[in-house]
Amino acid sequence: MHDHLRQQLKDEGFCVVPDVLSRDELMRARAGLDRAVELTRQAMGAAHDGRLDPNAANIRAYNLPAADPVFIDLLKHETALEAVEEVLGPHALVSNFTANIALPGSGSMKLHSDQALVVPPPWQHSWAMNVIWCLDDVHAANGATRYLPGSHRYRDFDEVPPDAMERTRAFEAPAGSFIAMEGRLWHTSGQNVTANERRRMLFAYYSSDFIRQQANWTASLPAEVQDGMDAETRALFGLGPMGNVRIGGALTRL
Ligand SMILES: O=C(O)CCC(=O)C(=O)O
Repeated sequence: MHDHLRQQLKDEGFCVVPDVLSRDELMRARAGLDRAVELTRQAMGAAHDGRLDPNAANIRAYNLPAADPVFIDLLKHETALEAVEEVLGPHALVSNFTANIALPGSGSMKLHSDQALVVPPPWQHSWAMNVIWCLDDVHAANGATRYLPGSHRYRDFDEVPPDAMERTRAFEAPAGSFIAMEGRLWHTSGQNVTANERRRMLFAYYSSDFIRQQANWTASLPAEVQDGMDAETRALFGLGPMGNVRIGGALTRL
């Protein structure tokens, strides 16, 4: 990641990292997403989630790492982990990995920050972040994620202004890029007002290791997926008998 992107991430709470995926990698991720949508439909009866989205033009896919190994590769992608380390430091875990496909006619969900979903205020530090993989060119008209500029500086809910939604701006990013977004930046999905463009975005959510992950990977990943992981991958998912105890580091300094 270039220094100017690191600086933007720090100053503005996000940056767009272009040209991360090759054409083949992009095609692999898109095929994996088709499988994940099908698995979500089988598991939940529908891939529309009425708890989150206003109508069925949003398609959700959950538990991506269980659906296809391509998603584990994305979570471990060197450039993605550089962005994660930039925001969270070295002790980050995968909290969740889901997809939201906005089809023409889709609407916005509620404005939120992802850190507010897992940690109560005051949000003094960034303890969570998303690496948002763009599988299509994303822009305002096809429902790209919208962010509230400067909102990563809010420390509590009462700082969110009443006209927050009107002040949001759409991210713009080409297919094959990712948007690194720190957990305190308030955001929502945009409305897809195009006639025929599909907007596929994957939300790889990481958090500091002292925060409980959104997904319970021990319960949600099939045994064969867990068994196929090397030690480094297992550690990134927080799998294993110990939670966040590290031998060395702070202990040896006592
Ligand atoms: O799909 C989007 O653009 C945003 C999704 C999101 O923020 C969420 O699912 O929490």
